Amino acid sequence: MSFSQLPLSDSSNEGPREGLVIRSQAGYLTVRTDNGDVQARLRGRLRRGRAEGDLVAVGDRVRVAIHDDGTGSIEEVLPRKTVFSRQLSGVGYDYQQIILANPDLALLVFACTEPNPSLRMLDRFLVVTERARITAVIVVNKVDLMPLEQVDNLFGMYRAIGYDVIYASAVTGQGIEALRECMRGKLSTLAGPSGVGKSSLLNKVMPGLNLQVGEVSEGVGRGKGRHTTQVRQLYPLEGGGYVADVPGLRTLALWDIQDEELDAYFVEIAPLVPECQFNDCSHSHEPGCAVRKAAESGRIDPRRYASYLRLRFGDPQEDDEL
Ligand SMILES: Nc1nc2c(ncn2[C@@H]2O[C@H](COP(=O)(O)OP(=O)(O)OP(=O)(O)O)[C@@H](O)[C@H]2O)c(=O)[nH]1
Ligand SMILES: [Mg+2]
Ligand SMILES: [Zn+2]
Repeated sequence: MSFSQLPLSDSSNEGPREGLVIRSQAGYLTVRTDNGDVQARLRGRLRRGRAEGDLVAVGDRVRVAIHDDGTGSIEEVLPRKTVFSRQLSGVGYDYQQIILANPDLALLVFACTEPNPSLRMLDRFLVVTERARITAVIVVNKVDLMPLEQVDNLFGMYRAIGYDVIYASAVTGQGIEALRECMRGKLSTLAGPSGVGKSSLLNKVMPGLNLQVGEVSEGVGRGKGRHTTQVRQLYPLEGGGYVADVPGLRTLALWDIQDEELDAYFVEIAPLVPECQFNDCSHSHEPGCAVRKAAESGRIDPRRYASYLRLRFGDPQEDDEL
């Protein structure tokens, strides 16, 4: 903001500043502005009523009014470009928890082993990112523990359908430069199950960061205290951009997805759908189904087809928990 735009009659020292929320802990937010960091709270009137989701989150651009003591009030959350979020249930109502606001990129981290990767979980993550129009990069960590051929057997299919896949090891340093490259200048987050090595990878990408490794970082039990105690934080990257380290996600519920809508989020299935004989084809039992035919011939990986059917016809809560 230039000086000429400052309101002259404002009672505080200066007018509201625009900034980026880089840290959030139990309602206390750190906003990074051109003139330094400000500790802020969300203004009372923005907090009124029962929230259906996080009102402000790390990654949000906000306008913050500065008080005489240097702290701030967030007056306005600017419209989000993208949102990486998940639905929390089990608190009596559904709540949209924002993992990161305005991400350019989501790095979906899975280990090739220890813990064994749940590809169904990865497919769910991909549905979420496709739906939210967030670019996803798949990071396969701990490749030091498995021969390349076996890693390819698990994850090669994602490359084949067009995703960027980075093979990495926080132990040998493989893939670290590639990670740095794709994060540079962007707002991104790592996301994935607990214990896959997200914090370890970030420590390698940003030497000196010293994130805790090997800690169980999400609250025990379902639905307990999940959106009160977590600290969420963005780390500034050398060469620009920010990255978030998110505690292991054990659940990633999909919500409100219409059956036919799912087609669009499986990138290799979507282009085949117009070839199905019936235009309301569910790709399960119908004659003349191009999708099923492709799965049978191997053109679509049968594991992805199974994931699709599970998401479309399975109990939505069934495999929430890893
Ligand atoms: N062999 C091997 N072990 C790794 C690698 N990366 C991480 N580990 C180990 O895996 C364990 C979990 O690593 P973390 O970095 O804490 O995993 P995380 O994904 O941050 O886990 P949460 O914070 O719980 O979500 C630790 O014991 C690490 O030392 C790797 O590339 N190879
Ligand atoms: Mg961690
Ligand atoms: Zn079909």
